[in-house]
Amino acid sequence: MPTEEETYLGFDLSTQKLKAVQLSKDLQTLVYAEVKFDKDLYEFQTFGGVHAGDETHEFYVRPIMWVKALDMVLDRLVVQGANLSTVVALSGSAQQHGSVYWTQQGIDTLNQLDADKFLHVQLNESAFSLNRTPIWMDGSTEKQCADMEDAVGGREKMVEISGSKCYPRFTGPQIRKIYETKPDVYENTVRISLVSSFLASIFIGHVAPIDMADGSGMNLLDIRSKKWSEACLNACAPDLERRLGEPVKTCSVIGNVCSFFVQRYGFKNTCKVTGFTGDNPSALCGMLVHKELLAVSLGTSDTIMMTLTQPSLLQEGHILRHPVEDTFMGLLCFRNGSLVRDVFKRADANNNWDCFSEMLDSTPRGNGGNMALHFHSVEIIPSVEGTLRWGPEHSLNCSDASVGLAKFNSPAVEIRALVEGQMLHRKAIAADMGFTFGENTKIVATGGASANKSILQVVADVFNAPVYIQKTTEAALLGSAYRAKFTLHITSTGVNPSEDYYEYIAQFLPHNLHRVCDPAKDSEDDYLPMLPRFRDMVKALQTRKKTMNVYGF
Ligand code: ADP
Ligand code: XUL
Repeated sequence: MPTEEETYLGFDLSTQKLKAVQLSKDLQTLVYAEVKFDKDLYEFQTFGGVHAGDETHEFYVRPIMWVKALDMVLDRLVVQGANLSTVVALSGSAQQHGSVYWTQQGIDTLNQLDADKFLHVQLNESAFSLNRTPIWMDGSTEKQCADMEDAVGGREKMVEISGSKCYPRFTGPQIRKIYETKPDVYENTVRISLVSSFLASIFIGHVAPIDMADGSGMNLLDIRSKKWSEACLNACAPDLERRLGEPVKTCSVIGNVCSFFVQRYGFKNTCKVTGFTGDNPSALCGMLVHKELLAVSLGTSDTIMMTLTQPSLLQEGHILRHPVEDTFMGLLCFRNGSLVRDVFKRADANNNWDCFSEMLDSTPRGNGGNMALHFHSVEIIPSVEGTLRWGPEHSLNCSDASVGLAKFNSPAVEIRALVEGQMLHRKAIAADMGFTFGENTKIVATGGASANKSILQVVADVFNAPVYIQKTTEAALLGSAYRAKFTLHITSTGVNPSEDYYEYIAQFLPHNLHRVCDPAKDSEDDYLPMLPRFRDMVKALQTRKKTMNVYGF
C-alpha cells in the first residue's frame, strides 16, 4: 500500500453491520473492514442485527454490542494494513431514529477511557440506563405518537414544526414511551444520544452533540429554526432539553479523537471528529445528490431522496435538515418495491430477471393504456392496500373503477403495468413533496434492482430524465468519509463555509456516475397523460378500501 500522509475515515453503523473505510487524500478506498452482528457477534444472538421485544412491534439492540463491534472493526482495519496515524478527520453515519440512554457512570467512563482495555469492557451495561435500546424497526409507540401530535395541536402542526408526522420509530415518541413506562430509567438518564451521536461520543470521549439532519428524525427539532421545538419537547417528556444538548450543523468539527484512540490505535491527537449523522442523509452525501438529482434506491423497499429549498407540508414522508447545505432533504419510503417485483418475476417470468426484462422490453411505453397499482401490503404513501388494474377503457367514472380487471391478457402486459405503475407512483409523490422536474433533472439509481437495465429504462422514460448508477453501493459509508474531508476543508482553510459540497467532492471523483439510460425523445407524450390517470386510480382504490391509519414501515 502506498504511504499516505493524509487519510479520512468513515463509519456506518447500519442495522446489520458496522462498516469502516479509510480513504486517501483524493478519496480513493484504501482499506475496508466490517463486523456483521449476527455472525461476528453471535454471543448477542441477534437476528438481522436486532432483537424482537416481548411486546408486539417491539425491536431493540443492546448498545454494548455496538461498542464491541467498534473494538472489532478498528482491530480489523489495523489487521488489514490501515495506518491510522495518517487520519486527519473522521466521521460516521448510523441507522436513524434509535436512541441510547447514558448514565452518569457511563459519561464518567467515556471521559476517561483506558487504552489498555477494550471499549466494551469499560462501556459496559452500567454505562446505559436502558440496555434494550429502541431502534428504527420498533413500531410500539402508536399511543405516544397520537399523544404528541395532540399536544402540539394536531398532526399538521407536528408536520409543520418537525418535518414529519409522528412515526412510532421516531425518537421523540420512543423517549416518551420510556418516560411513561419506565420513569426510573428516564430519571437515571443524564444524556440521550442518537445512534449516530452515540458512536461519535466514543471517538471524542464525551457525549457528542446531535446533528441537525439526524435530529430531524426525532419529531423534536424545529426544522426551520434549527433548534429543539419547545412545543415538541413539552409534548414528549420533562427536562428533555438538557438530556439532548444543543443540536449542531452536521458539517461541524465536534472535537479531536480522545487519548484512547491515540494510545491504542496510533491516531494523531490532532485528528478531527466531525458531526456523525443518519444513514439516509449520509447516503445523500455519498451519492452526491445535489439539487437537480433525484436518488432512487430500488432495494427491499424503494426510497427516494432529494434536496429541497423549502420544506413541503406533505403529511407522509420526511423533511430533514440537509446534511451539507443550509436547505432541506426530502425522504420518501415505499413499501411495495422489490418484494412486489419479486412476486411477478416468480409468477409471470419463470423466476428469471432476464425473462422479466425481455417482457418489459417487448411491450410499448404506455402499455396500450393498461395500468396497474400493486400495494400488496399497506403502502406508506398513500396509506392503502390492494391491487387495481385498469384497461384503456377505464376511468374514474366507470361503475367498476374501484374493481378494474382481474388480470391483463399477457404476462408481459402485467409486468410493464407493474413497473410503470410503480415509477409513476414514485414520480407523483416526489412532485408532491416539492421536487421540481426540469431539463437538468438526473436520476441516480441504487439498490438491487438498479442492476436491471430494462427497469432503469422505464425509470428514465417515466421520469423523463437520464438515469445514472454509481460503482459503489456503500453510499452512507463513503458519504461519511467525504463529509469528514469537506468539513475539515471548510473549517481549517477559512473558505466560505457555504462552499458547494458537491463541487468540492466531485473534483476528486470525476467518474462517480455512469449514465446507463436516456429517456426516449417522446416519453413525455406517453407518460404525462398517465400521471392524472394514475392519481385517479389511487382515488378509486381508496374508495374500495377505507384508508387505514398505519404508521411508518
Ligand atoms: P437491501 O434493501 O436489503 O439492501 P438490495 O438493494 O440488495 O436490498 O435489493 C434486493 C432486491 O433487489 C431483491 O428483492 C430483488 O428484487 C432485487 N434485484 C436483484 N437483482 C435484480 C435484477 N437483476 N433485476 C431486478 N431486481 C433485482
Ligand atoms: C429512515 C429509516 C431507516 C433507518 C435504517 O427513516 O427508518 O432507513 O435509517 O436504515
